[in-house]
Amino acid sequence: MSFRFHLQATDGAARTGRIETPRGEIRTPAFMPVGTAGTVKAMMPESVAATGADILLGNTYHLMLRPGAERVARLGGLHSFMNWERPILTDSGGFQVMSLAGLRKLTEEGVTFQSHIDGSKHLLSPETSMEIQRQLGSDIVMCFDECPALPADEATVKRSMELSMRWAQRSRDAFGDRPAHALFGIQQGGVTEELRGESAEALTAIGFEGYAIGGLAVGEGQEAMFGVLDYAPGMLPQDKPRYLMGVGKPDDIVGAVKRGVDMMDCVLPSRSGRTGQAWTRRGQVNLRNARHADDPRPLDEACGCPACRNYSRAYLHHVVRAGEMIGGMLLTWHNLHYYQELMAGMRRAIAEGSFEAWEAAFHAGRAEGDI
Ligand code: PRF
Ligand code: ZN
Repeated sequence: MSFRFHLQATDGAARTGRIETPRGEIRTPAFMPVGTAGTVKAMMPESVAATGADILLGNTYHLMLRPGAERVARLGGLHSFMNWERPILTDSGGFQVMSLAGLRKLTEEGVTFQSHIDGSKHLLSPETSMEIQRQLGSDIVMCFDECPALPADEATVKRSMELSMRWAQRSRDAFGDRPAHALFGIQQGGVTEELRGESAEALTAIGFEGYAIGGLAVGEGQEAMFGVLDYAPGMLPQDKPRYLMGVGKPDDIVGAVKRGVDMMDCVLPSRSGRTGQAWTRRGQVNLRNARHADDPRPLDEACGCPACRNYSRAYLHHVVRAGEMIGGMLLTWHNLHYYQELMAGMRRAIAEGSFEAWEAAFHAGRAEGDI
């Protein structure tokens, strides 16, 4: 077994530990920056590592369309192609098809769709998704699933969850015996406790190296999401990592960790960095705002990232307004650094048994809206 999850400490439902992989260790709770198309946009891989990231997320959907998984395989796999030798997790494609592709058709077999790039026709199924993720050389492979948008009626969510569970079995069968790689199942079931329970049971019976909670952060709102996270992590095996897909804002992440989630990913810190938005321990800052134009202070005097150590708010405001590339680069670096510091703070607090006090300080230091 080359994939192992060590639970080091728990504090309430919150957990800290590490996932050992052949490409290095992942400290949990972990935040995974999103490197959709073979790059964390606006960042060099060594800079992503410098922010403290142990693992990146890549996307089957984007990479199969451009540059193509077979080409990546011929060139030695995604790690060497993008110059990131640490672990990579790849999402399986179905979720991105539903949000990005043009015409698409869902059947028991899988989903046929038209590329958002050139309109070409493709099929993604459990079998083709496993093959593409193998060609990419992904360390953590995600099952092929379907994620309905919420709100949806319960019959639709149930039908979709049951399809995802049949696809989970087909994903497991197609994945085969690859001991240096891990396959994660994905729980579905919307905001219905009974369906979440049935999904967890089906996945646990198949058996995976880790378990994701899918189907959340799709329009239900934070309160409903936390409502599901009050029970969903506890339905999954205690001794395996739990990954909440596509979440979120800093307060979503803190609430998820408090409820027993070990891994998360989100485009938010990188995407919002490119539009002039910064996330700090005191809240959100919009660097486009004119009030920064003459401000010689750093974005956050307590932050150790290059954007905060070497530049003023006035400079960041100027480059963001002028559309200069360095604006997106500096703010992405700052945001990823802040997210990783947040994770490190939670790991320390859980290990010390002081998560509750840490969480109170996190909320007390923050203001609503632009600061
Ligand atoms: N399934 C997959 N990827 C995802 C999701 C899901 O449910 C979500 C939901 N937040 C984000 N990314 N495969
Ligand atoms: Zn900073």
